[in-house]
Amino acid sequence: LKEEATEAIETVADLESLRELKVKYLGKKGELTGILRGMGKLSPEERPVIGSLANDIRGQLEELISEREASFEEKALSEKLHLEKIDVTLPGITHPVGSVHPLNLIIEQIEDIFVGMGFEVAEGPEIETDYYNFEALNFLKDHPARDMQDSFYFTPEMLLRTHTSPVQVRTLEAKEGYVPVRIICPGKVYRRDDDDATHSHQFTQIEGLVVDRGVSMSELNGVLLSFIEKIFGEGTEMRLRPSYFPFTEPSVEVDIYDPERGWIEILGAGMVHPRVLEKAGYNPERYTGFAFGMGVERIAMLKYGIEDIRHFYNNDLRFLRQFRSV
Ligand code: FA5
Repeated sequence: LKEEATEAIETVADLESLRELKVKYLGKKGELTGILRGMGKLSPEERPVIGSLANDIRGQLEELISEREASFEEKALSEKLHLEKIDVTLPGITHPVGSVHPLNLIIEQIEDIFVGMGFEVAEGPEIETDYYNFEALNFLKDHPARDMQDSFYFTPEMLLRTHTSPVQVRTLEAKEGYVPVRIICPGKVYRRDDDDATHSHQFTQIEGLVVDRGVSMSELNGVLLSFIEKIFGEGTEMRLRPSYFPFTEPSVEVDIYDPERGWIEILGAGMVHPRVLEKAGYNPERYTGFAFGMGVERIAMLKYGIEDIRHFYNNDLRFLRQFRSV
């Protein structure tokens, strides 16, 4: 029995079969246990001899089994370690780091400047009704002024907003006649313009609106000049040209002087038309206001010397990466 068990234990292939052998020889119903149990049948002289022999064998087998157990465990561990070994000299996996899009960068800067002058940031929907985009802004039905901003319509009543000016009306309605109103609103706008270096069918505007008692054109001039000097640097030249928008009277267009390109138009502005105030529930006898709407791409192009508006939308990484450290 001893030889048979020793042989089996020494040649066993894995830990699991070793444990089976342990049960077979040393378990409660095991062969050796059987011998020890059957000792009662032996004569008094035989009992101590057989007893001590069986116990010896038991001890030896136990020792052998635990040695083999240890060696299997060690082997398993070293295999595991080998498999899990990390080669620290292999090149790592690098995750590309993105950067803030230049348009968002400039929007953040413009917001900071106006928040510093006491403006709040407002928002409005990109899908607008004809009422907010045109009607409430004094573009009368069939008025040729509607052609100034060629539009993308869903239905005769719903369109992609052509400018951020509808937010003027939405803000005034929400304020229910209370003053002061001092907001800016950045957002996407859409027009059926042909794309070229300075025009895009989808671009970004930032609207501004101030309504209070005694708001004047000279305050508009001061706010705009202060903004332009902050964004383009002190001493930047600005000029106002008379213009026409149905929702402002008088209306102006604002150009700034770029040493390389000359005068460039960046925004439209004016005193809020009394009819717009009235429609939105403000008494034009009591309150006045000014508004402006700037083209964000044009401002970013001037500030960073970008020659083509399409760069903002092509998302060429070589272009976008240049703004990482700005
Ligand atoms: C307007 O959209 C008026 N809502 C602005 C306004 C607001 C006037 C409040 C008075 C009071 P205009 O169509 O001129 O105006 O556009 C404003 C600015 O958007 C332009 O000065 C220009 O910088 C920019 N812009 C206009 N069309 C495009 C275009 N296709 N691509 C890129 N920028 C454009």
